[in-house]
Amino acid sequence: MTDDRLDPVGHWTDPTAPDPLAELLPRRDPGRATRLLGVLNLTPDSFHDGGLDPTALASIERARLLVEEGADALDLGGESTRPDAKPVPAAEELARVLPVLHGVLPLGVPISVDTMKAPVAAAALEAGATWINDVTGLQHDPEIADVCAAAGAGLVLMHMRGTPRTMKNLTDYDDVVEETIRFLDHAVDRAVRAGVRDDRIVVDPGLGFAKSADHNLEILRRLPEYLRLGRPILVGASRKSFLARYDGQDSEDRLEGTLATTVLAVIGGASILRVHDVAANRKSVEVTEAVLRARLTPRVSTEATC
Ligand code: HH2
Repeated sequence: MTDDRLDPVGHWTDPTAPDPLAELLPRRDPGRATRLLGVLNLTPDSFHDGGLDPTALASIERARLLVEEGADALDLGGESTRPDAKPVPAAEELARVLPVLHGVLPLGVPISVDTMKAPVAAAALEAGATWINDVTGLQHDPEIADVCAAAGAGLVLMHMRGTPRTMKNLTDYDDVVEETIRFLDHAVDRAVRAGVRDDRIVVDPGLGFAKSADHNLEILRRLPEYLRLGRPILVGASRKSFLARYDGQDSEDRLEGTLATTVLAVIGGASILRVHDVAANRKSVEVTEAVLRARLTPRVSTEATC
């Protein structure tokens, strides 16, 4: 672990600093540092966007809109990981993901596939995906690391405990931030030892996965501590149920709460935000980054505005 990137703002606002995501996830908009990963769930049961028109054509159209709104990349998922979600066999997951994956490649943005199974990861990378998003951080199927290494692909390692069925009861931590950092450090080590390219590993504290609502708030408040891992940080807070205490009971009504987490995640040093609502999040990111840059830029506009 390194300590030299603990300044959560400076790590990306310094134009001379190397961009650790330059190859894995090139910026579509050079004026915006934080990347937006548009969620494209292809499931009947995802907590927010599950059960939409399941045809590949409809999903490809949703993907096109996300890219039009400013998504830097898309995250395709064929198995829900919400609490109590039923596991999906690999063949069914692939049948959901592959036709859409083929259809979204011409949109020209990098494609991530959200899977915890090595055979699904291998088929997705073979079909043109550029990275794998493993919410189990190599706990479910460690071969995912070998598959990514062989393909030269990127890998997102997220912290969770148990499975979607059991994780609700696995929320006992002495210090949730320290324990998730230790887990991620170990997962990164496993990935590197398997041969995943050092500059293609992203870490994610796993908001909503085996965490109480208060744990999620604590992680967001202490996000800069994850910079110790020396890896780009991905945050997925979009419309999650820990926001229900302050925002809507229904995920449909949690956009404002989500945008608050977006501002905090950018300030806290996140490099990638996994979001359902790309247009709204993009505006939030742009304003937050403008404020952070204004603090660092010696020459500011003196024109008065309200
Ligand atoms: N959250 C979800 C799924 N995948 N991947 C990462 N890296 N980080 C996250 O926070 C994360 C994730 C859950 O959200 P969603 O995909 O919208 O729901 P579901 O799992 O029900 O499909």
